[in-house]
Amino acid sequence: MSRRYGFILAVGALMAVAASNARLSGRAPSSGYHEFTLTAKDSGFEPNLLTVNKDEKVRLIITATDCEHEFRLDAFDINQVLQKGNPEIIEFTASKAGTFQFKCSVYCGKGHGKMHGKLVVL
Ligand SMILES: [Cu+2]
Repeated sequence: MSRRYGFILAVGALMAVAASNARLSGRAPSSGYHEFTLTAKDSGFEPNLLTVNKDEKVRLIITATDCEHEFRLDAFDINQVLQKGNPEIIEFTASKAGTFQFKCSVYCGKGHGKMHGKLVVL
């Protein structure tokens, strides 16, 4: 392998690491988004009350910590599978005011009934 080729590989590896860090932190590029980081587990979503302003762009970064769940927010046509340990990024515009329920939409154990929360759009 030539030195030049090795250098290109090294740069590529560094860029891949930087990109995955950005995805995990969810902070860059996040300008213009109202961002929340949530966990999903059998005992519920944490936090389970999200308040935003109408027409804000919203980004949810949700990680299931115990097993697979699904995040469902019917008011904005969202249903996202959450695999354990794999942060999912959900983006939408809070285009209507009101209080909307979100919940886990797949049976995940005895705490499933507690897996709900509210999105308040002011
Ligand atoms: Cu569930």
